[in-house]
Amino acid sequence: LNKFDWEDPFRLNDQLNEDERMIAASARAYAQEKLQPRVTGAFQTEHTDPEIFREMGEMGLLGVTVPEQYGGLGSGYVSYGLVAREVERVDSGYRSMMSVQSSLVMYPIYAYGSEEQRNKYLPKLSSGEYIGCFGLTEPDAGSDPAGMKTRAEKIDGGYRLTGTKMWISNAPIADVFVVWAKSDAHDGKIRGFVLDKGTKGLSAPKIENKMSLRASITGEIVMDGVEVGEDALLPHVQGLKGPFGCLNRARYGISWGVMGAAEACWHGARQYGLDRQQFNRPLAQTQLFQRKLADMQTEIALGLQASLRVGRLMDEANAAPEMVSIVKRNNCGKALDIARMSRDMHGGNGISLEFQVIRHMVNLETVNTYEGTHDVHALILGRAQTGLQAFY
Ligand code: TGC
Ligand code: FAD
Repeated sequence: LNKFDWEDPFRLNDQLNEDERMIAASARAYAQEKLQPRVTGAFQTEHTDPEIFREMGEMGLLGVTVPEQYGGLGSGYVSYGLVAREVERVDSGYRSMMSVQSSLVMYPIYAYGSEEQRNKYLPKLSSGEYIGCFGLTEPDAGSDPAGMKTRAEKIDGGYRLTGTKMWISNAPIADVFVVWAKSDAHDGKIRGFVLDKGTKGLSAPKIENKMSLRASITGEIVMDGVEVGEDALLPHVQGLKGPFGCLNRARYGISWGVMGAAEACWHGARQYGLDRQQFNRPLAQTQLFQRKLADMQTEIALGLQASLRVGRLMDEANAAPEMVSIVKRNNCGKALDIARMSRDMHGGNGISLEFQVIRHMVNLETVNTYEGTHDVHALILGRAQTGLQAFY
């Protein structure tokens, strides 16, 4: 019989093709060599180094699924998921920076943009020369984005945008802002606009004192009568399906990413249990400790298989958003449970940044909330199986 690999119980690695294995290996090498050494300091000081975007761009980690002619890697959604897993193994904030750029900025410009918009923005976003952000959430419209107040008013030759977006990843250092607004010229329908940094009336103040995702900068987007030309409108989509089309991809990537963070917490707990002696034996030699490790291993193995299945269906253009809700919701919830368990298994050391797990734990609180909270995804799945709308 073949040997059991405790780290890869269902041999996920054997289910990948050569290209996918190579992309995962180079993402892992970059994340471990370049991101891991600076993450504790970045988290402590709440510092986001814009240079990380250039490095990721050079490694081909931005716009993995965007065609090569626009500077992307032209690879599939399984590859994209594997990159998210490796980056989030280090920190959810670094994965956030990568996935906003790839799924929430490059994807809509590629899928809904004009040829001019694609050529103007995509190569520079994929190299990391430009940093992008995605503004959907507002102070009074989070889970219910249809309640947004931001308006685009028609003016001669273009639009005037007024409103405030809240909790926007990358915003204070962004060059490119993909924002969603209700447009008077289109019967009040939601439309996407691409704004450039420096446009009059546009600002992005930083949100200070986050206790989660501290290595990833977050801000508001304030649009105080921002005037743009017709060429700022994303021409090929209207309605909420515009932002949701992007979110399907980002949520799917998160389902892989959080499994990376969970693996880091699981491996940390295992090693700690092997190294630490209490009552004259390693902690890892106690039944309770082993049961917790078995639970972690099981949930991660199942979660990764589920994400791989959804990724394969996405690559065949055969996936449904509800499938993404299952893996986003379950993998985030399980990763958060695993991080909390690992924190406990580290005893007092578990609260120190040096042992990494409390950083993952507090990060995962955000990941469980953004891109549709755990409960919002439950309501999406409840609606899909009962036909009954329970949001309102
Ligand atoms: P509903 O009536 O369900 O749908 C309205 C229109 O949208 C279409 N649609 C979708 N299209 C594509 N993919 C999906 N997943 C879609 N879901 C809905 C739908 O077909 C319909 O189209 P049409 O043409 O018929 O008008 O809309 P609702 O208002 O009832 O929505 C309810 C709900 C709760 C499901 C939805 O609003 C929701 O998912 N809320 C969560 C909000 C959210 O996820 N926000 C994320 C903000 S971005 C972010 O967090 C980035 S963090 C990134 C990082 O740092 O990594
Ligand atoms: P609310 O919607 O007010 O929800 C509060 C609570 O009520 C939750 O538990 C929720 O599950 C529950 N709830 C809501 N509606 C219902 C209901 N109908 N039934 C039962 N329970 C319900 N947004 C962007 O657009 N771009 C970004 O880049 C971005 N980055 C983010 C980065 C960080 C660090 C954070 C924290 C958030 C980010 N967000 C971003 C915003 C994020 O998507 C929202 O926080 C999220 O969608 C939830 O919205 P809310 O915070 O307004 O909570």
